[in-house]
Amino acid sequence: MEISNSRIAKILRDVAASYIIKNIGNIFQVRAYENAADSVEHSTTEVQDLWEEGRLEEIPALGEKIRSYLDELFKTGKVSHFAEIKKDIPEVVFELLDIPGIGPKLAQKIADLGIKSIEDLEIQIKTGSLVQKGFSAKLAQNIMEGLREVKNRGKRMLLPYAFVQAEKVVAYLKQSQDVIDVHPLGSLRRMVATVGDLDFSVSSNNNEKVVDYFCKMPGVSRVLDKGSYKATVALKSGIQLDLLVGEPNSYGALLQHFTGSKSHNIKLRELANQMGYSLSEYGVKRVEDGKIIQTKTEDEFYKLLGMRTPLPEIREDTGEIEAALRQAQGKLPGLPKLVESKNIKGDLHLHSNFPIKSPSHGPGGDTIEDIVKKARALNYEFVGIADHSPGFSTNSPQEIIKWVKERTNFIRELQKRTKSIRILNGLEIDILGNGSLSIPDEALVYLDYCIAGIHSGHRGTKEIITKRLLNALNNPYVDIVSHPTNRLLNERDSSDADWPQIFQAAAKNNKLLEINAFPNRLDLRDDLVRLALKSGVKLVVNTDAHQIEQMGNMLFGVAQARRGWATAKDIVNTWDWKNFAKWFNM
Ligand code: DGT
Ligand code: CA
Ligand code: CA
Repeated sequence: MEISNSRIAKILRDVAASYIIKNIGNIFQVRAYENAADSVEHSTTEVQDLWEEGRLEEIPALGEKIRSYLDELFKTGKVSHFAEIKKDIPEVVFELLDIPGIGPKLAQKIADLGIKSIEDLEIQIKTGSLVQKGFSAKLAQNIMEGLREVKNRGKRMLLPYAFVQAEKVVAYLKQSQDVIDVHPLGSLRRMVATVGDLDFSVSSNNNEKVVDYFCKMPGVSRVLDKGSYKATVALKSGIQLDLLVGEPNSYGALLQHFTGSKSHNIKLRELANQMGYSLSEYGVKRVEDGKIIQTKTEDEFYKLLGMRTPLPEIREDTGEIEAALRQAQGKLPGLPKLVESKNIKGDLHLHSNFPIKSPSHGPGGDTIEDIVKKARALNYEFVGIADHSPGFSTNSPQEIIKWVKERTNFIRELQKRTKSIRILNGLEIDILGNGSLSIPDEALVYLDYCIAGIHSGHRGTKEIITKRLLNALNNPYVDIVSHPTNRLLNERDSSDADWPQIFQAAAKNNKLLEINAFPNRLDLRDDLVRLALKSGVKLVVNTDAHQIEQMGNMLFGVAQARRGWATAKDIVNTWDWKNFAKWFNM
């Protein structure tokens, strides 16, 4: 039986934890197991292979005693001493130890409450039952974060999360005197919805010092690869980072190479070959005489290949290289003038805590007044409050109509007192299973606009999902369809639907599709944005914020619009009020 290094490390750590829980042995024994576990985990060769070759001594920090236990482990698959030590400790304790923030004593304390599994623990935190049993709210929250971290291990990071992590790394690198410039690159620079690992470039005349400094960054758990110009490290959080260091004279080529995408780079390389150049992260080489042609900036790099610089978001080899070549030759169509965050004039999908009896879905956390205040701070010209409607099954049509009237009056009163921004009265309504809306038409007449979205039955067949979306797009009261594919990143795939047919209907009926900027949605997806635009569909970028802080996520939605080649004229919430109001018949 093959026993992996990480499995061996886990076995050793569990023994150390058992010593602590049972209060047996001394601190040196505990440390011996922990150090041995670290050493095994970091070994670049399989420990079992070394054992087979009689070379176990080569692993540092393995004392004679522990080597003999490993000998028993590899021969029999178990260690009787370990079994003795672990006896009477519930199995869940050892599962809990894998969660960041849970040590041996805490794990035992959780098990003492009768909690039998991680799922059980999660439920007890969510229902508040753990706090009732005497745990502090802070501790419960810490455990919850640890649980989330475990779940996300090995998964791709959400773009906004990757963004924050990268900012910390950039701040650290900038502190080094040897760093002239630093950039986060790869999928993060291209603003892909999910990011695998984080890539950084540094411009420096002192590459080895920068590599050393990078490997010593706080939070690094393991250096996976280290050369004189590059390094790969893993952080304790599980994130992996790549670094490439280049000299200032050829930094343009480095930026370009490490931004990718891979398919964009491959196409460029073919083009360069035809022109007699060969490309690498170190620069452009003229094949004829082997001379390196220095490109200090990305613009110089692309110019050398006879093209304009395509913005990072569209470097996916989907026509941008051809467009960049045409543009440099003064031909059409050239590169698109992509929409920018600063073009956004308002956000139409915001959830407030306006009182509501049994809402269909969770309300927001802030008052309409605070949302309006935040929108003004963001320099918006208009702001649309789009709460979920009252629950359809728990409220009568009369109750719903009454509530909509009350809320409409509230917003009108607030507008009277607020001069500097237009406050729009919207709602987000469910598209029910049969495609009809979850509130009566008599209520819809009070609204400035109506967002309709699917919030149930996402796994329906292609025919059913298509029909539900088409029904909404054919409803005269609907203005916007929210988060059209209903994907949840790392959780739920896009619903299957006939997108070309849906886009045709949206374009024909002058309905907007939303690019929802919520971090785990980013929906409409980039590829479908491009397809929708080809059908002539207009879009709106909204944050779907449930807390005012989340109104700052707008840039991630705009990034998906950019990845789909959208220009400002494609996105109605970049338009002047006059044109915007005309679109909505306001
Ligand atoms: P990720 O990390 O999966 O979210 O995606 P990327 O695009 O960040 O990919 P990554 O981290 O493997 O590599 C960063 C960039 O380096 C990539 O976008 C382009 C460049 N690159 C990586 N591998 C290759 C390759 O095999 N050929 C070429 N031409 N470029 C590559
Ligand atoms: Ca990457
Ligand atoms: Ca990488």
